[in-house]
Amino acid sequence: MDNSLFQKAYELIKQSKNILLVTHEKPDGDAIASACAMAEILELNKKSFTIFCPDKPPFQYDYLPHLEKFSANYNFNKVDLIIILDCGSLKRTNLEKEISERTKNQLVIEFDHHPKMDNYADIEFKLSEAASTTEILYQFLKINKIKINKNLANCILTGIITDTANFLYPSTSSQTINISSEMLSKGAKLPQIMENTKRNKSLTAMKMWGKAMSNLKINKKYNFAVSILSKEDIDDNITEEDIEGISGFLSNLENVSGLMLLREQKDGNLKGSLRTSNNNVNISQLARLLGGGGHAKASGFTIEGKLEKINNGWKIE
Ligand SMILES: [Mn+2]
Repeated sequence: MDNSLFQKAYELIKQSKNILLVTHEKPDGDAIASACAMAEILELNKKSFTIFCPDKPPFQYDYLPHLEKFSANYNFNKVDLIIILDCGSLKRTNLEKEISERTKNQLVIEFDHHPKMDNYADIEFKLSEAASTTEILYQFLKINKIKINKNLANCILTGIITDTANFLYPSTSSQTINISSEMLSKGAKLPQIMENTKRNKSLTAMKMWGKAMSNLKINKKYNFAVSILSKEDIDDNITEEDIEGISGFLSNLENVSGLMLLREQKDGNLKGSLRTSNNNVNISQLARLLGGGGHAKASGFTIEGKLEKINNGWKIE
């Protein structure tokens, strides 16, 4: 990516007066940490800003700075710059209408590591090879020569740790490890991050993990693992991150080419998470066949239907 674009984005930030940071609903570690890192940059530049997110960050991220800036309220008319972090698509910003109908004085900068879905930003940093959105923000800091303080180091490392499941996922590159090491030397607290992001499973989440594991079956013909979670298995307090965590964990099963975790949703749809640890498999091809998309190692889809238990498995109705 062109260094001058990072510089241009920083210039724009410095010139703006009222900035809206946006991250996705039910925010995960990377979504929260990338918003907090950008908040720290704005604070260092004495900018006025709000972090727009429909949901409050879960309590375990309390060690991150600027969480009090998260709000479901904002005055869009006053905003002159919108910075979107980790959203994947315009839809996930929950500001589809506002952003599409924005005035030409309201510019949008996007930082994201999901595959490109749409084209709405004025300046876009969309790097699907980055392990986390905070990894892209690290480049932003470096190119703009912003000194990485303890707050920034904690945010950058939190995004990396949570989005790679402790460096477990294949998205972990040598750059990811190098950045993480540098963040430690800049004061990031690895034990605290681990403690807060990993040892956080509630009893309901643990029981759901148990359901997903006992429902696990292997299709011998395709050497493919499948598990399901019915509507009843998924408690209201379960987060998207809890479920993603299960599919990541189950994909460590030995000798399978991939894994699909299907779960029933309240809206009558079935959501599928696809994972593979096999370097020769591009699981996003299967996701695309089913109308979804994503990364080569982790992707997903949504289809209409519900699950019905039959003799030796389940059927989609
Ligand atoms: Mn992310």
